[in-house]
Amino acid sequence: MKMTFRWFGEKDDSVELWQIKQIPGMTGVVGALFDIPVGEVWPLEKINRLKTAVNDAGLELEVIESVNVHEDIKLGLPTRDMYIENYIETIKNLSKAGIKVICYNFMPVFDWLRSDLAKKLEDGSEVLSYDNSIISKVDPVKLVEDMEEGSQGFSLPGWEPYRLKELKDTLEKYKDVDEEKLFENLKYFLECIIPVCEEVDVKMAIHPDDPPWNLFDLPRIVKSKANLERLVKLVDSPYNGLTLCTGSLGSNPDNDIPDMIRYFGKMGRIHFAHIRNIKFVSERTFHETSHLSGDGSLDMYEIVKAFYDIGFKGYIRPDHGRMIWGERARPGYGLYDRALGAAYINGLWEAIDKSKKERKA
Ligand code: DNO
Repeated sequence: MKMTFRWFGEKDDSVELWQIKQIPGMTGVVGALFDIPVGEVWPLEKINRLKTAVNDAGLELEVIESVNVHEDIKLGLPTRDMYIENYIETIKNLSKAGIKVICYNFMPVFDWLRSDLAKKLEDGSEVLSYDNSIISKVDPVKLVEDMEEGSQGFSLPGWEPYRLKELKDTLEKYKDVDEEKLFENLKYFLECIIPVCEEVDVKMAIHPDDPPWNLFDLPRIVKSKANLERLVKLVDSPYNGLTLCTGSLGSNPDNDIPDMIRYFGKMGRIHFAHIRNIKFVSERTFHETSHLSGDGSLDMYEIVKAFYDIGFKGYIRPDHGRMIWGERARPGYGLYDRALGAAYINGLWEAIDKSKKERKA
């Protein structure tokens, strides 16, 4: 595996590249061009500029998170063909810059969703949390406002204001889109882009729905083993793969994460992994924690072991961290707790590796 770290660019991240470089075992950055509106082509010069900045810091740029999918593609509107053409141009440009994996999602309207961006834990650290009793009552427009307010002045990934400003209209358009229709629209999209990915050697890695259930009557389809299986078969190519996000899928206790890693890993369909822990509070209510198994409900040893056992050669990144030690950063994306997460994952990996080798000797 290759250990990586998400970075939001020089202008919009409290973390700097040299700091990322100092995290033990860090090989690369997961980046994106955040200033290109969804649906537009990413210019090669801009991608190369980002790549040069990352390379100059002694890090690789081989994973992009995300190239967001225009809502018209998810809705299956006639205008989708134009946006798919643009997406294809972006894939080609990313390939020219040496990108190997694109993480994306197919969640209608909202990307990840939480009810609180700074829930205080007993030790004074702050985490993202999701409380179903709040979400089930809140008006989505109000929720978007609250998210913006709680973001500490940083833009939130997947919550780009230009995308959400037509929220009411967009929600209305989804009235006719159910899970079946969304699957159809995803198939259409994949059938157009995967042949290009094969040609230019860029792997697509869909991010699961976070949380993995339907919201505000909007369908969500990337949420269970059965649905992931259906998804990888929509276009049966290794280029149609997954970002295995332990915290997103793991928010539903019915999802057995180590089993999913082994299953889709053996199929060669996991290209990227987001590793983090969460703590179940009650049904559909959870909060994030440190990466440590003992702090949350997911067994990180079993998760890392599953990746080790499948011989995972893809990219891993520590996912959301707590806000600790007085850091002021984008919620979930501070330096300190994610660096601790990376060190912990590397520690588990080394211990598993050495104990396997010892047993063999
Ligand atoms: C949140 C992230 C997501 C993810 C997208 C991928 O912190 O995990 O925003 O980047 O869903 O498209």
